[in-house]
Amino acid sequence: MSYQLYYADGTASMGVRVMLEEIGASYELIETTTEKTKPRPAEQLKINPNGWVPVLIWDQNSMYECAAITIFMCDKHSQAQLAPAIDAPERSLFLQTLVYFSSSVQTAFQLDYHSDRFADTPADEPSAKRRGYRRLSETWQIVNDQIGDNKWILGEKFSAADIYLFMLTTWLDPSRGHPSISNFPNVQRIADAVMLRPSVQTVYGNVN
Ligand SMILES: N[C@@H](CCC(=O)N[C@@H](CS)C(=O)NCC(=O)O)C(=O)O
Repeated sequence: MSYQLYYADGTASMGVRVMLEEIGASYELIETTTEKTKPRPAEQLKINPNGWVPVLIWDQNSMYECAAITIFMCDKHSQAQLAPAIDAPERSLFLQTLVYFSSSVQTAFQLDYHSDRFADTPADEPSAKRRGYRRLSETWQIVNDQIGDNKWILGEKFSAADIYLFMLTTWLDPSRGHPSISNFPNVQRIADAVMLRPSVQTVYGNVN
């Protein structure tokens, strides 16, 4: 099985690339952009009219949405053991966590990084950003409390949810007004452990 991934450094496509490394799948990166003023390749827009990455292609198929791609790949490559089996007790927490990351934590980031999508006029954008900073604190606190003393998000076993968590922590930027990761020590503990994985070193090693 070989994949193609529409990709840009610093984005959610990095998490999917880490998954591909963990699985040991062969893949090709198709460099694209997330800059507001730059056009996306027509082929990317055909699959994802939103113009976002990640976009994954394999055989004659394709899909977008990072959490959905994560679940899809875990199931397709179950031998990599990146997710609890469908009938394992941790499965519900795995799904809950990924969807919370995607729907709540990522949206908190977007309030800042894409405030124009949440404000009626440019004059309203600073208000959306300020709400985003607080929403980041609220959502990361909930994740931190959920982790508690667990070694990994789901407990004793590493999973793709830990990769997703790591990816999201790289977007925290206190210089923009975001909370520091040090406010969430359980999150930081897991992010530090994920960073040591060879897959993460390969993907994030040369990125500032
Ligand atoms: N809900 C989507 C969001 C993806 C997303 O926002 N990707 C960002 C990079 S992290 C992007 O492509 N931004 C460019 C844009 O919004 O135009 C997902 O989780 O895949």
